[in-house]
Amino acid sequence: MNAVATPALRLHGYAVSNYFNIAHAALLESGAAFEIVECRASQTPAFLDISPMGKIPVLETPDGWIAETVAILGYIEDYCVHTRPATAFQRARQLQLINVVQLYIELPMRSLYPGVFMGGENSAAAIAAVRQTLDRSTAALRQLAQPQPYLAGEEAGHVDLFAFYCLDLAERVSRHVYQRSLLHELGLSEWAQRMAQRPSSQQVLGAFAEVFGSYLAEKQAAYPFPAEDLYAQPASASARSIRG
Ligand SMILES: N[C@@H](CCC(=O)N[C@@H](CS)C(=O)NCC(=O)O)C(=O)O
Repeated sequence: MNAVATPALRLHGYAVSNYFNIAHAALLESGAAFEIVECRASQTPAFLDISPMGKIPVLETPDGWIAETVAILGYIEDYCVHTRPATAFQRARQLQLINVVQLYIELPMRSLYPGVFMGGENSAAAIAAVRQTLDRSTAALRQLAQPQPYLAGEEAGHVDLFAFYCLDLAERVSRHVYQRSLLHELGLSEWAQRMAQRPSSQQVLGAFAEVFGSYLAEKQAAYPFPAEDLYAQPASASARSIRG
């Protein structure tokens, strides 16, 4: 992964966000020059001007603003040298995997954030509905996600970063709500451990650990702090213990 001349890029958001962390990791992996501008998601008119849904991350480029992480990854792929899918078919298959993770795992698990990370409650109906979606989407992901040793093949790609940071929070929710390890069920424990060792991951996970505690405290969250280190021990052992 060699850097080429890149435009000045500024990534807006902050490290509690898994989507921000995906974009941050992709920029680190690309070797591009960039800056972080810390901010939270907002519905103010000024923020909606740059991020129409009021979400983070947002990438500031010399040409303007880009929100939505998949779009940001596409921009990074076009402007910075990074491992990219070699063929149209591989590219489509990786996008397929990213979509499955985003729509059928990340989003349903996100609907349980209120009772886990945000000091609210999750209804029994919501917990049951997400469990049903999860049963279906984990079966799909087991079929699609075959690390060799990365999801992108011999070298990690954006698909690995996307899945890694989405599954990090999904794993925390799943363990907390269902006492279920998604990484174990998906056969992705070793892959996740390998991903966690990457220099970009060490930096991004370090930044996450620095802000996650104060976020949980601010929200009076049910999720215990200090937060579980999902990658500290052989994941299969930790997954076994959680599955009893
Ligand atoms: N589909 C968006 C999702 C981004 C997202 O949900 N970001 C969260 C933080 S992790 C956010 O900004 N939430 C505030 C909100 O939804 O109002 C993307 O790919 O960037």
